[in-house]
Amino acid sequence: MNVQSIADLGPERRRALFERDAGIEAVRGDVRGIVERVREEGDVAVREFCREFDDVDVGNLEITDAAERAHGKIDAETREAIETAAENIREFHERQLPEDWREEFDEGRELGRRFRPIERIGVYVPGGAAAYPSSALMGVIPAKVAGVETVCVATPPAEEINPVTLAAIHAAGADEVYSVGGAQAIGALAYGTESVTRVRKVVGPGNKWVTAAKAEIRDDCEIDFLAGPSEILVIADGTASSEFVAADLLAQAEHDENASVVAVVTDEEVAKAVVREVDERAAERDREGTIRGALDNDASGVFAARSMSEAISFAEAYAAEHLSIQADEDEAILSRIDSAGSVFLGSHTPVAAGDYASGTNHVLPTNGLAKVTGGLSVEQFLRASTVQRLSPEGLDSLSDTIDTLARAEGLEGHAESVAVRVSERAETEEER
Ligand code: HSO
Ligand code: ZN
Repeated sequence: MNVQSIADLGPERRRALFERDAGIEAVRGDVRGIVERVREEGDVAVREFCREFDDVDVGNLEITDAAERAHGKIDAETREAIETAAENIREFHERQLPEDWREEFDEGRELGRRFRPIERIGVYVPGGAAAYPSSALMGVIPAKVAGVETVCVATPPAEEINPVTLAAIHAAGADEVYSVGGAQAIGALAYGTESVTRVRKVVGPGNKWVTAAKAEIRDDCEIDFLAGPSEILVIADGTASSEFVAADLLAQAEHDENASVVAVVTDEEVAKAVVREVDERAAERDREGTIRGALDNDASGVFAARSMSEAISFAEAYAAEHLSIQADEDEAILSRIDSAGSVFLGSHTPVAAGDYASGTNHVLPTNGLAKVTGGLSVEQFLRASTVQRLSPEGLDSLSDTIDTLARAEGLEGHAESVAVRVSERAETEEER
C-alpha cells in the first residue's frame, strides 16, 4: 500500500470507493433457482441443497433443543462473555423502545401512534468458515426487546455446528432454531416448508449468496437491508496513533477480501506510518491472505487529505458502515457528517468494541446505504399504527378543508361522509 492524495484520485478509483458493490449481482441467477426450488419443493429441496453446499445429511431441520444443550456445554469463560455482551446489547436496545402516545393537537383533534411487534421474525446467523456467535446476539436480542413472539434462527448445518454459535443463539432468546444455511435458508424462512413456518421479515448478515437471496425474496417478505462485506473509514489527524488506526483497518480487513478499509489522514507523516504499520502487522496475522485481499482491493486505501474539510467531504461521500474518528476535534468533525452506519469517537473506541460488546448493533448498512438507513434496531421489528379521534367540534373545524380537497379530487363520497355528520349535528342543535 502507498499513501495516495485525495486530489490525485481518478474517476475510476473514485467509483470503486464511492459506488461500492457487494458483488451480489453475479450470483443472482443461481440464487433465484435455489430460492424457487425451496419455494416449490420445500424440505426436499432444502435437504438436497444442504447435501450439495454443506456436505451434510440433515435429519431434523429443527435443532432448538441442541441450541439449549450447547449452552451448558461451552466453557464458563465463553458463557460469561456471551452473557456480558448480551446484557449490554439488551440495555442499549431497550433504550430504543418507543412508547405509544396520544395527544390533543387542537380542541377535539386527538392523534397518536401505537407500536406493535411483528409476530414472526427470521434471523440469519452465519456459520461455517465465518461462524459469528456475536451476530446471533445482534439479530435476536433487538427482536425480543421489541416483543416479537417467535424469533426463528437459521444457521448452516455442519457435522458439528459451532457450540458457541448455538449457545449464543439460545442465550439471545431464540424460540426456534433451524439447521439450514445460504440462499436455501432465506427461501425457507420467506416461503415456509414442511418443517419451517414462514416468517414476516428476515434480518441478519450473510455472504453474497445469502444477501442475493434477501434481494430475491424482498417482494414477498420484508427484509432489513442488504448488508455486504465489512467497511471501515477512519478519519485521523496528526494526534492519532498510527498503531491504533492500523489495528482498526486490519481488524475489518480480516473479515473478507472484499472488505473496504480506508483511512483518510490530514497529516502526511501519520498517513505514512499507518501504511507502514498495516504492512508490517498484516504479515504477522493468521488471516494474512484475506487481509491482503482486502487491503489491495480498489475500495481500500490510505489517503492524504489537504484539510479536515476535504477529509470530511470524502467521508460523507463514502457513507461508511463504520466511521472511526481519531482526531483532536472529534465532536466538531462528527457534527459535519450525516452519513455513517455507526460512529466510533476517540482513540480508545475500536470498532471491535461495537462488533462484540459495547451494546450497539453490528448489523449495519454497507455499500453507501448509510445514505438512506441506519443499522438493525428495535424499530425494525415494530410496526406503527396511527390512531385518531375527532369530537363533533373537531370534525366541524376540519369540514371545509376536507370538503374542498375531496371535491377537488372529484370524490363526492368522501365529502358526503363528513357532510352527513356535520348536518346531523346542525339539526340536533336547531332542535334544542
Ligand atoms: N464487523 C462485522 C461484525 C463482526 N465483527 C462480527 C466480528 N464479528 C460487520 O459489522
Ligand atoms: Zn468485525
